[in-house]
Amino acid sequence: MTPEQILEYPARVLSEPQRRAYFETGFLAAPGLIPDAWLRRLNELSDAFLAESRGVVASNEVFDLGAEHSPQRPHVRRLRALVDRHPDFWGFAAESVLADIAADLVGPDVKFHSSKLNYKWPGSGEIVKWHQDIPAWPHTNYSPVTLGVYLDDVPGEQGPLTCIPGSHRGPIFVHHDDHGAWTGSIRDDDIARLDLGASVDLTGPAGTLIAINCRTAHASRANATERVRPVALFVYSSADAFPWMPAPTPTTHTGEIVRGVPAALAHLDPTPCPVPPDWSREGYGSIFTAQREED
Ligand SMILES: O=C(O)CCC(=O)C(=O)O
Repeated sequence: MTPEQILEYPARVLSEPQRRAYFETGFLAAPGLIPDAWLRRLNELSDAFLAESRGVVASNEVFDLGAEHSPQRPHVRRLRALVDRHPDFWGFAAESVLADIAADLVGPDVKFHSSKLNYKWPGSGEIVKWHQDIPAWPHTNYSPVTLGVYLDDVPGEQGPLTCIPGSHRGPIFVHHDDHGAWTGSIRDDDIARLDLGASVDLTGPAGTLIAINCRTAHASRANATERVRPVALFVYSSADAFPWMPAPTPTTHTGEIVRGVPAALAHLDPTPCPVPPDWSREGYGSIFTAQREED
C-alpha cells in the first residue's frame, strides 16, 4: 500500500499528526502508548535472558555475544528471533497495541517479518553505523517498518537510534564494499550525500515507541552512561509486500498476518533495490558482526 492509501484508513492508536509525521520524515518517537503491564513483562523477560546468558560462552541461535562477554559481566548484543524466545514476546508482537500501531503505518492488513532485542552496554564503545534496513531484507514495496520499544529511559547520551529526516525518499544505498562483501553499512562516499547535521535522536522515557521506515538512514552512537540500553525491535509490512530474497533472521512467525487478511495482489514498487547476499546460503550473524567484519 502507498502512504496515501494507508492514510485513508482511520487511525487506531497513533494520532493523525503522528502518522503524517512518520510518512513525512520516515520515523517517529512516541512515549505513552505501550501499556505498563507489557513494559514490565518485556523487562522481566529481558532480565531472565540476561541471567541465562551468564551460562553461555559463545554466540548461538539465541544470543549474539560481544567479545568481552563473561558470567560476571554479561555482554549480550542481541537476543535473536525474539518472538521464538518466549510466547509472551509473540503475544506482544501479534496481540498487543503494537500490531495496531503497525496497522496505522502499513495499513489494515499487517504482516509480521522479524524481531530482536538489541542491547547497548556502557563502556563498550559500540556504535551502529549509518544504514538502511531494506537492503538486508528487500520487499516488493517500501511499507516495511521497524517498531521499537525502549525498555528503559533513553536520553541522548545513551546511544539512542538517530535518523535522517526525509532519507526514506532518497536513494537506496548499496551496503557492500568495493569487493562485493556485505558490510551492513552505507559507504563513506554515499554518507557524504546525507544531511547528517539534520539527524534527529529518537530519545524518550521507558516505553517510548519508535518507528523507522525501512528506507530511512539511521545509526546509533556509543552508550556514554552507566546503564545498558535495551530496545525490542519488531518489523512489520503491509500484507501486499512480499520479500524477494530469503530473510536474514527468520522466525517461526515470519510471514504471518497479525491484522486483517492476506493480500490477493502483490504491490510492486518500481524503485530498484540492491540485491543482498542469499542469506539462506551464506548465513547471517547480525548487524554488529557485519559492521565489524566478524565471521
Ligand atoms: O540497536 C541499535 O542501536 C540500532 C539497531 C539497528 O539499527 C538495527 O538493528 O538495524
